[in-house]
Amino acid sequence: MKIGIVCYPTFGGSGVLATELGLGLAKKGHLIHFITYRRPARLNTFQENVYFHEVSPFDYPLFEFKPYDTTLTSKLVDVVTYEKLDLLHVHYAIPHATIGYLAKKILLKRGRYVPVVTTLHGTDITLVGIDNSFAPVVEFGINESDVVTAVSQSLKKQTEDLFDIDKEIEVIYNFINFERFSRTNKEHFRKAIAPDGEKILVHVSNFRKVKRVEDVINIFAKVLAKMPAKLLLVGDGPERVHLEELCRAMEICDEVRFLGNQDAVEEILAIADLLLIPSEKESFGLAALEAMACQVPVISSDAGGLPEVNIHGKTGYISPVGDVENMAAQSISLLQNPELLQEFRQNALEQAKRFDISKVILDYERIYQKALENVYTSAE
Ligand code: GMT
Repeated sequence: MKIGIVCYPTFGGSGVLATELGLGLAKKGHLIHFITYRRPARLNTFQENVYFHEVSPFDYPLFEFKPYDTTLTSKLVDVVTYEKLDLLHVHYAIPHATIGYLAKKILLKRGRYVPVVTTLHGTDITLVGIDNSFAPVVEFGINESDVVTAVSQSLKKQTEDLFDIDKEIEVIYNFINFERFSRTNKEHFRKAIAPDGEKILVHVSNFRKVKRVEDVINIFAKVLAKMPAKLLLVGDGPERVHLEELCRAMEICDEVRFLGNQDAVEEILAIADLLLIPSEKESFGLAALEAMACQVPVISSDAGGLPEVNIHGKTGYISPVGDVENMAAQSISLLQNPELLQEFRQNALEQAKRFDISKVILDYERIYQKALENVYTSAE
């Protein structure tokens, strides 16, 4: 199939997932065209069957805000037409679901029918999507998509609760590529970070408020009071400066490393003892799955789809959002019990295997087929 993938090119989960999906499909022989404003972060090496079309914003003195939606729509029309795409798969409803619909309508006027598959990722529904500035358009975009998928049961339910949805939403879980994410021996790296055998706790996110990274630091401080430990913070975002100040105020800077955005997250996970993910909202928690694939147990909140990924008492522990005390106590007791930690590591790996890309990609191929079958009914 010739598939156009529209996504945000950033380190955010939806962009990462969309890119990995495209790369996986390309390996199976599909022709994949990424269409977005920058080369996606994980599209950093040449791969056969993969193409990238950059959407350049058009500037004009009249425009206080460059109309990205319009340039993206025109680019989709262009790429579908000239690359003869079979379908469009758009990730993150805002604005991509509506842009997909608009491109579809324009193409239909020109005698071309291209189905649009929309994947909902989380904040496009639960945080940004429900705001009045977006809600009617998001609802419309979802209902007008040919096939809609959500990355967890929790997100499907929230979408149905928050919007008036007349479309069936299929759950296709996020996935993991074990060729990349698996525990490798990085003892030299571990020694450099924790020379005296300190425990290593890791957090990976885009440092937005919704991730509650402040909780991560507070949990870590409590762990540190009980045992030698190091905290590695991977990612970057609006909260970072505030968090750096917090670490200074708590006088724990020597034990906390801000690593910024990293391409090789798997190398950091390879030396981790625990992953902390105390988010306020989390439709799935790709960072948790990536950690589990590297045999790292997860201490998480119970937000959104996290309990579908992290199994309480098996692959890690779950607490109510904001319950720093509990998350710290769970971290301490697990780190103090090497046998249990080892058992959780193994369980984490087994659970991660349920989300192997090779299984999940078949689901996407199935829904693409379903979308293509709609072509004839919907086009009439
Ligand atoms: O806001 C974010 O955390 C980023 C966001 C995105 O769209 O990039 O992540 C969402 O999609 C990921 C991939 O499906 C999920 O793993 C994350 O849980 C989800 N984030 C939230 O729901 C907050």
